[in-house]
This record gives sequence, structure tokens and C-alpha cells, in this order.
Amino acid sequence: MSLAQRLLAGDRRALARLLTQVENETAEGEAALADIFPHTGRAHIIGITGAPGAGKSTLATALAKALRATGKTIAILAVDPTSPFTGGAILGDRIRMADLTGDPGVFIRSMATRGSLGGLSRASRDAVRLFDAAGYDIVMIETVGAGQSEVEIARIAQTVLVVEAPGMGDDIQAIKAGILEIADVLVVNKADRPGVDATLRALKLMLELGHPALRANIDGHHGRLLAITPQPEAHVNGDGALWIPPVVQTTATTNSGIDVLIDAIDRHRAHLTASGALATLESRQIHTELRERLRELLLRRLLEALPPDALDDAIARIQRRETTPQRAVELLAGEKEQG
Ligand SMILES: Nc1nc2c(ncn2[C@@H]2O[C@H](COP(=O)(O)OP(=O)(O)O)[C@@H](O)[C@H]2O)c(=O)[nH]1
Ligand SMILES: [Mg+2]
Repeated sequence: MSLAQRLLAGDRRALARLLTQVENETAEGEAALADIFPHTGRAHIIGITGAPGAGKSTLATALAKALRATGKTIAILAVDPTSPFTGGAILGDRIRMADLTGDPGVFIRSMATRGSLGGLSRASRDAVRLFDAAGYDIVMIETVGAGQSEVEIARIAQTVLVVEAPGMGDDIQAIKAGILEIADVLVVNKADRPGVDATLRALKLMLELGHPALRANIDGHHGRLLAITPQPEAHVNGDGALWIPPVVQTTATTNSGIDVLIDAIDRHRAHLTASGALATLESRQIHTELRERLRELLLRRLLEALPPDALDDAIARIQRRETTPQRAVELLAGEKEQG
């Protein structure tokens, strides 16, 4: 039996080996991804993002435990785009998530950055497909909040949790611009710590100011809601149905608020399905992936077809101001004759 067949039959070792193949972009991994693709599209993919230390890993563990109690199976992918080392953060996660090891209904895997963010997002997407085909009901992707990576998560996930912790007080600067735009559920974790109310207030205020739908509500222009351009993937509002991100308080270390969070996640999934937004979201995600893959493929082909010195020659000519970058590109792409 091939590794792909073994994965589909529920073999954990085959899954682990294929995750490595996919991470290393091997031909065997590519072939397996093609074989398993028809078996994907079932899992609920949940992205978890937020600043380091907010409690994402603890929260993922608490969520996994509670979801296991309902019979669901869970895969967790911990992605660290900020550090080239599989250092402290991931080691800490291993310890936090140790409670879950030994349960055949849970699979935990970490992935550190190697090369570009684009490479990481591709590897994460493929890893999620492996988990999905292996039959996990829920796939969680945890990443460190590092700007671009949140957006990359939103491109893969169906439901995005943005996790904050008290301590920022009223300093709404602490919430990076743009992060609220990708949130489907806002989580204020460490609700046992002082300052929770201030954080909740700040978040709700940010939400009211920043969320186009809520802003429209406040303005009283209900009719305009349908005309609002949907935000990036995470906020597709199919058929005009509206999702306003709920704000949920949790204490991950004592499993407090986890049931409310699971309810919010379930409601978001139900919203996506009922509104038709799930299909719209998937079609946008495929669109993005195809563009990325096409870009890579065409660039690789073009570079392979060029004479070995073509790029260096172009650079030298640009540096001597004999040509411009624009003209050089047209020439390299074969769109203009040399002249
Ligand atoms: N007091 C308190 N500490 C928490 C809570 N959740 C997580 N922590 C602690 O916060 C630290 C960072 O948690 P971790 O899950 O690694 O955060 P991550 O970097 O966002 O994944 C750990 O020491 C956790 O035990 C919580 O709800 N309350
Ligand atoms: Mg973590």
C-alpha cells in the first residue's frame, strides 16, 4: 500500500511521514497530495492567531480536550513563521499539549519557517489537506501574530480566532491594525487576570469603529450593508448574510469559557454553511492558490528558458542606466525585441 492509501486508512505513521514529505516538497509528497485530494473538504479548519504569550497553545489544548469529549477528532498544526529555529515556543507547546498525547483522536504537529512565508503558507495548506483526508473533524492552525502571517492563516482557515490577553489596558494600539479584519471570533483569554474589562471594552470599541458592518449599523444605514465590499476571505458574507465577530472571554488554564467559545465557533461554521459563504470562501481560497501556483510555475519556466547570463546581463545594463527595470523585464519575458 502507498503512503497515501495508508493515510486514508487512518495510519498515523503514514500521516507523519507524508507531513515530512510535504514540508520538504518532495515528489512523493506531491504525488500523495494528488491522491488524497478527492478525500478533502470535510474538516472544519480553524485558525488561531494573536500575540505570543496570549495563550493560543493553551487555548488550542483546552479546545481539543473539550471537543474530544464530544467525540470529534482533532489535528493541531503549530506554525512559527517568526523564527528559523524550532526553539522555545514550540518546545513549550509540546509540554502544554502533552495532556493530549496518547489519544488516537488527536494529532499534533509543529512546523517552523524554512525559507519564505509563501513556502510556509503552501506547506501549511498541504498539511491541512493531509489532516483533512486522514479524517480529522477539526484542524486547528496556531500561528504567532507576526503581521503577514495572520493574513496567510485567513487564506487557509474557515474560522479565524484572534486571541488577546489583558494587560494592554486601553491601549488599543496594542491591537495591530488589520488583525480585527480577519477575526471571525475574538477571544479575550486570561480572563482571570486583572484588566479584562478594559481589554473587552477596547476590543468592542475597536470592533465598532473598525468593522464595516457594525459601523453601518451604528450609522443606521441598514440598507447599505449589502453593498459593502466583503473583507478578505475570512469575512465573505454570502447572500448578504452578516457575521459580526462575537467577543468571548476564556481562561484557558482552567477551561473556563471554552464551552462558550466552542458555541461561537459552531455558530460561525453554521453561518458559513447556511449563507453559502463556505463555498464562496473556498472558491476564493482556490483562486488565491491557483494564482500563487501559476506565478511560481511561470516564473520557474521563464527563468529556465533564459540563457544563463540573461539575468546578470540585465542587472548590469540597468546599473549602467542603459535600460530600465521595466524594459528589461519586457525583454526577459520575450515581449519586446532587443533594441
Ligand atoms: N493566568 C492565565 N495564564 C494563562 C492562560 N492561558 C495561558 N496562560 C499561560 O500563558 C503562558 C503562555 O501560553 P501559551 O499557550 O504558550 O501562549 P501562546 O504563545 O499564545 O501559544 C503560559 O505560561 C500559559 O500557562 C489563562 O487563561 N490564564
Ligand atoms: Mg503557542
